[in-house]
Amino acid sequence: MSTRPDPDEKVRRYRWPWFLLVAVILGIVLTIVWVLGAIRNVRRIRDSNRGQSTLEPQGRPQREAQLGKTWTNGMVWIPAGTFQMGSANGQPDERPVHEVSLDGFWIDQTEVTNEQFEKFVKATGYLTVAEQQPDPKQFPDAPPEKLVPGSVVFRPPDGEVSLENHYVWWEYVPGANWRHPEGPGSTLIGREKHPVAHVCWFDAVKYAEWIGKRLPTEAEWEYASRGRLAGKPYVWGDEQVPQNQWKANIWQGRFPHDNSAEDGFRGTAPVGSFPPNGYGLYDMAGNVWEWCQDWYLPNYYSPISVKNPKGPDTSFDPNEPGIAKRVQRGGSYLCSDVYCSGYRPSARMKASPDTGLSHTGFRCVRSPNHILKRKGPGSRRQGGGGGEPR
Ligand SMILES: [Ca+2]
Repeated sequence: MSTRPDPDEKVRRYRWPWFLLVAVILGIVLTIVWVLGAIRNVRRIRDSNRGQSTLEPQGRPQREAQLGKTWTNGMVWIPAGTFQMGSANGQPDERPVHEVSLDGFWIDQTEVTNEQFEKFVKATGYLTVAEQQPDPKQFPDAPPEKLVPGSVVFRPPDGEVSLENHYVWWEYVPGANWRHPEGPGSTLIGREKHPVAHVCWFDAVKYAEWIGKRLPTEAEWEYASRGRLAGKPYVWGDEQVPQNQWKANIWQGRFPHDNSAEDGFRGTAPVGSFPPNGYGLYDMAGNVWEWCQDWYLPNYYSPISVKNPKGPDTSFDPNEPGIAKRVQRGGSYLCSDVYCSGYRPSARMKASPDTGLSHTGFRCVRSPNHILKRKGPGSRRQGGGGGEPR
């Protein structure tokens, strides 16, 4: 038998400690990575809570926000807080600027799209108001041939016109509705992700009830639109077109006949085509007007601080005194600074709740303690007092 040491045995003897050393080093590296990740998470939670008011935390959504989960299923959590509502530089109905405190709420990240609205219609068989026969009692002066289902469509005139008479560019088109935005023959093909239009306030409320949400109050809408920016003229800041980049789908050119579409869109745009605001919400300026819950009253604002305002009990529009109107916010692709700068976060619009035009849409919100009024697709997920948006 040979007594010479086996050279391979020597190599094996020294190889094992190296493997152990590598394993230890790997363990240390993984631990460091885990600790750094935990630190980053803590910083993210701290940053997401920065700017919140001193109002008490409330319920499950707030806890989720503290865990870094500030959005879910297409909705964004807007933390409770206090802000200055209105503008001293806008229209008279935007004044006075006053302090408003709000509880936290969830809000849709985008406007409700055609494909989302179609799911509602398929599930319920709902007919929008524009698809229904107008009631002759409500339009006693209208000739019978005009009492047909339809909606009002933007039709640009051939040349320059007076801006005093909006009937020049708005036309009642029989057969126009959310499925046929420009009237019979027009379709939603290729516009599945555009915001639904031609929906009136009643239609928007029905959709919201079905999906287990509600329309935002006017104060909630403005608070969310400002995206943590205080007193800024635009939802993205101070400049209308920073670095020559349009930040919203509005009108460029001479309204209403010359639409240069410098922002890339002559009509509605797919939701989310422009950068989001500070809360991660898309199209809080431009694209389509968005219905709010509140009645419209031009002198509703007062200097007094208010909490969770729900709007007035009555409505009055001096331009059309006989018609009660609901608030719309956010402006549309037809907003031009020479006629309507309604895409500013403080700007207020109003319309009869039974009327949706080709630039009228909406998005929904949900409170943590929202109780479903009827069984909808979100009802199974609704547990206890704090519903997570579906
Ligand atoms: Ca545009």
